[in-house]
Amino acid sequence: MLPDNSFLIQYPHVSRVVRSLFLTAFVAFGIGAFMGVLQALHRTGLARIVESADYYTLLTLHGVLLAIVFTIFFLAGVFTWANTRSLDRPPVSKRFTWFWVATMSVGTAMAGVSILAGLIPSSDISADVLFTFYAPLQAHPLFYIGLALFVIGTWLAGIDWFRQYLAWRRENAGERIPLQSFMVLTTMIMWFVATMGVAVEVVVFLIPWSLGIMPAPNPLLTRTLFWFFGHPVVYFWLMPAYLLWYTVLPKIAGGRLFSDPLARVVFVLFLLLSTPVGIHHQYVDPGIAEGFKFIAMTNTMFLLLPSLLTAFTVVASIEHGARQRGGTGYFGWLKALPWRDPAFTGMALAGLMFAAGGFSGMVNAGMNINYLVHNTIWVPGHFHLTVGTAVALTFMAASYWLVPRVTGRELYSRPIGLFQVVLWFIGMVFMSAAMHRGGLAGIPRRTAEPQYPQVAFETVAGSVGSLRLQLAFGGVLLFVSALLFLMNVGLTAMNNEPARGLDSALPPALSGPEQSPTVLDNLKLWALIAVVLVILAYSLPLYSIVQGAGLYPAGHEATPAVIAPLLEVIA
Ligand code: HAS
Ligand code: CU
Repeated sequence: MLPDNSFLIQYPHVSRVVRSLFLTAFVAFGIGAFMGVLQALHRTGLARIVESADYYTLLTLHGVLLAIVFTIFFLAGVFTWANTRSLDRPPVSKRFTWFWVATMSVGTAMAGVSILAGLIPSSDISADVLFTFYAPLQAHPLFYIGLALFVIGTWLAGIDWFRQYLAWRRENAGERIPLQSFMVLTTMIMWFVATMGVAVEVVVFLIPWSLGIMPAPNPLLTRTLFWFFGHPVVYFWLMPAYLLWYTVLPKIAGGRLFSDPLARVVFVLFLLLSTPVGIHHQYVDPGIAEGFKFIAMTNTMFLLLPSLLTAFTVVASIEHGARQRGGTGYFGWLKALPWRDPAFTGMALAGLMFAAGGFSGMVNAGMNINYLVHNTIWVPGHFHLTVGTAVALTFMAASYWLVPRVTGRELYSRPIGLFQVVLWFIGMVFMSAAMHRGGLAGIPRRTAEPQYPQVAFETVAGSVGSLRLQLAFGGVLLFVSALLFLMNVGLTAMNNEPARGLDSALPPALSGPEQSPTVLDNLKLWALIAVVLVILAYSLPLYSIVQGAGLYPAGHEATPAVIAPLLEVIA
């Protein structure tokens, strides 16, 4: 029997929503992971199952399914769970909730089908534009329309969570926003601001262009609009992991969150600073003045602060847990942690790897050092530590804790779970270290054929051949780990054994919200400042890009006959 205060008994319908979001996330994860191992083996020349010509189709599928579908569907599940749990009330309308789940799912299916169609020679549908979709690469309209629907679905989800909060607020005037809900809401405001860039890119430029009714847009403009969104999206992936580190990890470690106010400050800082930094992906783009790049670099360095605060707070909370469990000494407390619990070990290893990923991020962010690593395989090395481990491994580990809570079934196997998270960590050590080192030797990213017989890449230590082997070996371990994860959650969902001990309460923070000024909860104020910062950071660069080459640089000659007279009139 499940206890009365378990999430599943209190919110059976919300649990169903969360299960369906997780299911989509896990299917995307499985297919995406398979694409990943194919690429690792192909690039390194160890096994070439597909034609090199199809490499970009697989790479696009890998990026879109893992970085966009897996992450954001899982986020939607975690946020639905967290908002409901912390406000202690379900979303206001079941129909509305299913409507956004359906919108996101239909959009995903459209984008997925358009990418896969690229593998069928007789079809004229394809979308080999990678997960960073901007001109001049062009996809079929189905891809862009699917993406647009997907993003609209996430907006509706955000509206749903805000409505749930407002309903709570009407009955709880003057109270502090519960912490998990605060995290959900600030993240969603950040997302609303960030997605303005991609909405303009896709709706105003890419859809009309792919439909053939408008000429090719200015590539630099679409790149800049993309990165306006493309940087903050990485924090959109990270924030559900942070939510889990701040609120669930301390509980699993046997302790309490060190400081609730500090957690709030961190989420506010991400809301303010996530977007005005996107140009750090464009340090080598000609056509953007150095001064704008310098501003983006400065903002990026400020943006390290919330993650450094997180490292401090989360480790302090874990240490508190260890000491509650009897741990002592400067480092001896580490031994008292629940290392046999895959949920704990997975999240702790994810955090540990994020320390390394954050370091390679700092290297990327330096304008001058970026020239050394940009467009090399160093960059995939960086993001397999961040999104590929800090986020993905946290999601897997958290699933071992959350899936029993929304299914009522006992986790199928803790030992397999433990082995799986450790295997992911080891696989990633091999793969990402080889990627970082290969990048320093100049090996390019995003190519099926990185050999270049006329170029000898020079490594600082070890040979290029050994790096290739390490990369492929790590990739295979990751794939095995992904399969074990899917098997374990699949068998959990089918497990006849009811889950044990599922109270849904989270312990209060050592330093509670009453110790911080109420202005921290003023979401309107932070939203306003975030918008002002984005305007300051982007208005001049966008203006100068449009000034430079116009919206449609090829001019009206390239315009389809139907639209040319219209453009003449506008001009
Ligand atoms: Fe990044 C490129 C800079 C973080 C993802 N990044 C990428 C791309 C992706 C990505 C996908 O400035 C490639 C896009 C493409 O395809 O072209 N990144 C940064 C910086 C940070 C950063 C400064 N990135 C992320 C995160 C990502 C992500 C997070 C995904 C989730 N990145 C860049 C730059 C580029 C870039 C340039 C462009 C490169 C180029 O040239 O193309 C920072 O936010 C990092 C801050 C992190 C820290 C670490 C804090 C440590 C913590 C660990 C706590 C420990 C625990 C363990 C909990 C300062 C919080 C406790 C355990 C116990 C046992 C006690
Ligand atoms: Cu970035």
